[in-house]
Parts: sequence; C-alpha cells; structure tokens
Amino acid sequence: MELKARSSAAAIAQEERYGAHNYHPLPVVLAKGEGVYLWDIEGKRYLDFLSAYSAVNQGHCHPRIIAALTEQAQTLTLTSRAFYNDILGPYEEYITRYFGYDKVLPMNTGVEGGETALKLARKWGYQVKGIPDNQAKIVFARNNFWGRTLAAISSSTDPSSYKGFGPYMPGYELIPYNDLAALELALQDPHVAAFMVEPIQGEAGVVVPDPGYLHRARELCSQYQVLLICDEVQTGLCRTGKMLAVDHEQVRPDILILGKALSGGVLPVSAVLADDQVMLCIQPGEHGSTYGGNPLACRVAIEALQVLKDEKLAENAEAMGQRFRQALLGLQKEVPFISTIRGKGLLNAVVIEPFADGRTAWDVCLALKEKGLLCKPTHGDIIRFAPPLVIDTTQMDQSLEIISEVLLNFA
Ligand code: IF1
Repeated sequence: MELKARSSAAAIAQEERYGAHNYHPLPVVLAKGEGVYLWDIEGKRYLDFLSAYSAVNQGHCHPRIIAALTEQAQTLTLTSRAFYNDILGPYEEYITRYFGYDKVLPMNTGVEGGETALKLARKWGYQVKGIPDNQAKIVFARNNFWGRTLAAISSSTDPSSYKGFGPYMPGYELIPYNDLAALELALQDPHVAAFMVEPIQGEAGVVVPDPGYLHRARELCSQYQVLLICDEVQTGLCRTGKMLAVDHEQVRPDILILGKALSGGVLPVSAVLADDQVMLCIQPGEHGSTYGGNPLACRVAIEALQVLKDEKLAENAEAMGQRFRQALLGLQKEVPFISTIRGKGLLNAVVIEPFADGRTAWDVCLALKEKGLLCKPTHGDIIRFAPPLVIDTTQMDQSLEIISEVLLNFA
C-alpha cells in the first residue's frame, strides 16, 4: 500500500475512484508547501494565491507553528473537556486579552464557530432580551457563506449550497447585504436576537460593503438590542490589512467568530469570543465538542496568533494589497475583459466579462496554473487572489508578471 501517490495522474484517478465527488479541484496535485510556495508531485513550483481560502495567512508550514505543533504533539494532544489540561487556561487568557473580550468558547471548524454563535445568540435572546421561547430570529445578509451544515445552508441564497438539502432551519430572515434601510427595518422585530454578517463577503466574490456600513450596523444593533455577530473566519487575522476587518471601521462585534488561519493552516481551530453577558448564557453541559479546546490546537493557535503580530502581517497585507490592486488597475487599461477589481489588504478579486467563445474564469485559472500561479474562480466570472500574508515585494512582482502575461494573452 503506497502512502503517497506516485504521480499527479495517479492521485487524480485514485480520488475519482475512491473519494466522494463533492469538489471539482483544479487539476494540480500538491505535495509540498513552504511560505508562499507549493510544489506538485512532479516538482513544479507554484505561487499560492488561494492560501486554502485564507487559512494559511502565515505561509505554508511556518517553522514556529510547526515547532509548536510537533513539540505539543509529543506531549499531550487531547484530553476532552471532561478534565482540565495545562494549556487551555493559558490559551483562553491569551486570546481573550489579544482581542479584548471577557471569554472564548473554543471549537474546531469555522462552521462550528457559526453554530456556536447562533446558539449563544438564541440563548441570550430568551434569557436577556426576553424573546418568547422558540421565537428567536436571526438576520443574515443575502449571498452569505458560513459553511456547509444544515443550519449554515439554511441561510444561503446560493442553490448549489442549499438545493436538495431541505427542510431548512426556521427563524432566519434574509436581507440584502450593504443595505442599512433593510437592516433597520428587520431589527425592529422584537424577536430578532442577532444580525450575523461577514465584514467582506468572501464566497460571494470578495464583496466589500460601502464605507460606514459596518459602523452603522453596529449602531443599529445597539439601538434595537440585537447582537452583532461578525464572521471573521475568512476576513480576520490580518487578511484585509488590519487584525480584523471590523477594525477598518472601529466596530466591536458582540460575538466574534474566528477560524482558518487561527491555526496557520496546520489543523482545524476556531473560536467564538464574547463578553460575560452573552457567553454565560450557556451553562455546563449545554454545548461543546470532543476536540474543542484540545491542548494541541491551543498551543498551535497561540503561536499562530503571535506570528501575526511579530511578523506585522497586517501591515504587509495592506502594503502588498495596495501594490496588487494598483498593478491590476493599470492592467485593466489593456485588458478589456477585466470589469472590476475589488478587495482590501490581500483579499482581492477580479471580475471578468464573459468571453464570447464560452471560456470562463476557470480557463483563466488553468492558464495561470500553467504559468505557476494557483487561484480559484468563484461564481463563474470572479477570480479570488489571496496569497499568504508573508508574500514579499519580489514574490508579489513575480506574481504580477505572471498574472499580466496570462491576462494580456487571454484577450
Ligand atoms: C469549502 C467557500 C470560502 C467562510 C466563512 C465560515 C466558514 C467559511 C466566511 C466555514 C469557510 C471555506 C469552506 C470551504 C471553501 C471556503 C470558502 F468557497 F466555500 F466559500 F472561503 F469562501 N465563514 N469557507 O468562508 O468554515 O467550516 O469551512 O472551517 O467548503 O470548500 P469551515
């Protein structure tokens, strides 16, 4: 039994035969990662412009994070929460001081963070706001994406996310993103417990709301006694040029959800942060998970968070993001099918006009792959460009050369 595939073709065939068909990956089989680089089985090197959807902000296999992982992995990995351990307390103090909240509820995946946030909001709704039992409502923005569980897809407006998986979670209300009038109208319903929103909609195609939207949403939630839940699973941890995307508008969510890069891409770690009035609505035995807050995850997360600060990755994301968008704006003059360039920090997207011959953003990504740059399209005509935040000027310029060459020859 081979532990590793011998060739890309063999690996793809093996996945086709033995794996569920719940993805359609780009035809590249990766075998090694370091910093901004990935190598396929045949040894070809790529610049990673997806970062596992912003889970590898610190770069692939960051030495400090790997060292923390391997050291803890040889000491104590999992105790369950039936007992205490010597890492969880220090981690809880570290991360709550880091983000300025009273408490943290540790989970594993981003979607479990979202589920936890909604359970907290409903409990708070009944116990603190006085919403009648089982009447709590949660408001979401259309085109949201927060994961693949039944609760998550129940708030989706994308048929590929929800179609065929009904019946759906009740108590949800959908409003247009970036629409303050619609938000204020929805919040007037006294049964609304929370408004859950991404500061920038990632999966929707890096949709950046108008300046002031988040700030006004914060004011409206406070005015109508509704919890503001910000899903920073993808936008958080320096990705948009600030520690959190909400920092661009000095907004403090009532519930903050983190995931992905919280572990620097080495294992699933998520966290929900809130103050006591919200967090203590859940009592012992009412929520949890086998791996939530395990010693290995806690040790890795401390290191992953410290690296963000020590290496000033928010500042670098801001500077490299500006460099990227400036270059793409210049290129737009010569590439007629680039219709929009948008993003913040190193979370950017290019929207392309449909090609007359039926080619799509997928074909552009295939051409970029051939030239050694990996990225992924979303919704047919949008290409997300999101490299690890450790990317330096030389690597960014190399990347821009590849992107320019491919786009100029694609017309
Ligand atoms: C896949 C998308 C991105 C997220 C936000 C929560 C979660 C995600 C804002 C849930 C997860 C992932 C899921 C992953 C691909 C990726 C993705 F294309 F699916 F939509 F990033 F845009 N909140 N996003 O973006 O976190 O449970 O996955 O840890 O499903 O293939 P998770």
